[in-house]
Formats: sequence, C-alpha cells, structure tokens
Amino acid sequence: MAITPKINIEYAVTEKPLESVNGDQAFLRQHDGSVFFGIVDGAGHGRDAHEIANIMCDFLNSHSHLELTELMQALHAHLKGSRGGVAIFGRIDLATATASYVGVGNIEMRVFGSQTKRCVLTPGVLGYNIRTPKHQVSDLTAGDVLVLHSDGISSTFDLYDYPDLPWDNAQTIATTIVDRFNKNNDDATALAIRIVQAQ
Ligand SMILES: [Mn+2]
Repeated sequence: MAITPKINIEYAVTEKPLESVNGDQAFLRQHDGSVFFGIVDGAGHGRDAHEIANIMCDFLNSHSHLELTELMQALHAHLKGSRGGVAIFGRIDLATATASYVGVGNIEMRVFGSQTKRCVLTPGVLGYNIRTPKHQVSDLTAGDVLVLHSDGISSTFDLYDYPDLPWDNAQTIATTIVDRFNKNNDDATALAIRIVQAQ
C-alpha cells in the first residue's frame, strides 16, 4: 500500500562519552513510513555500561514490532539480573504526523516548536523495579524538533538558554546541546529529530 507522508524527518546524534566507549546509545530506523527511535543509557559508564546499552539496543531493534509499553516491559524483563539501565523510545508515523513514545528512568525527551513539551517518564530502573509504563502521543508539524538526551546532559536547559534551537539543523542542535549542557560527570548523548515538510 502506498503511503503518503504528511511529514518527513532529518536527524543527528552527538555523543560525548566519559571514557573511551559510550554507555549511552541512540538509534533511529526508518521503515515503511514509520520511524523507530530512542536513547538507552546503561547504568554507570565505561565498558560495562556500553555492553548493557548494546544489549538494550539489540533487544529493541529485534522486538520493534511490539506495542511500545509492551516493548518497555519486555526490555525490563530482559535486563533482570544485569546492571540495569534506562530508556526512552518511540515511533513517528509519517502519514499521520504523530509521535508515540514511552520512557523509564533518568532520561529525557523534549518537544520544541508548535508546542513545548517534556515527556513524562515512568520512575524506575529497567531490570530492577519500574512502575507500569504509559505511552504518550504528540501531534507533529513541520518545524517541530524532538530532542532526546541522556542524564549526562542537564535537563533544565530551555529556549532561553538556546534561542536558536528552532532554526538550527538537527546536527547543530545535537552538537550544541552536548557541548553546552553536558555535566562532565557521565556519558552525554543527544538525538535531535527535526520534522520537515514531506516533499
Ligand atoms: Mn547516564
């Protein structure tokens, strides 16, 4: 079936690991008018955190057919007995111009543009204890920017601190957020997704 997209995306990732390897991992895959995206953060930093982040990403990508809250519960079960981690991920439907997403733990997703919104996160650590995750939905329009970042970046920055955000491209946004707002005590990773008009 042909899909007529209402919107399209541009995206970029910037990483600033504390050690030689990153304990965070961002991903984005586009398939048949659907974009599956997210950030995971393995507990701690360094090689062990990096390994957990890889396990989380592999699991998410191989189970991406599941509904989002089911997928989070399945990821939680998959991490039992490990160091644990936190994650936020979602889907953008290019035909309906909507984003659905779910997050657990100390990690962030913000929407800037026609609306300014902070994703509500379910408290907990995946693999240990989490409350029942709930997904959220946002309508998207061209010009909106989704920013996902790990807790190595301060979550308090706002448009006052970065007034050019709505006009910068995805790569500039991801790099600026990591450079200006990283805390220097943990891995810092940002995924910026800019919503653009469908061609
Ligand atoms: Mn972290």
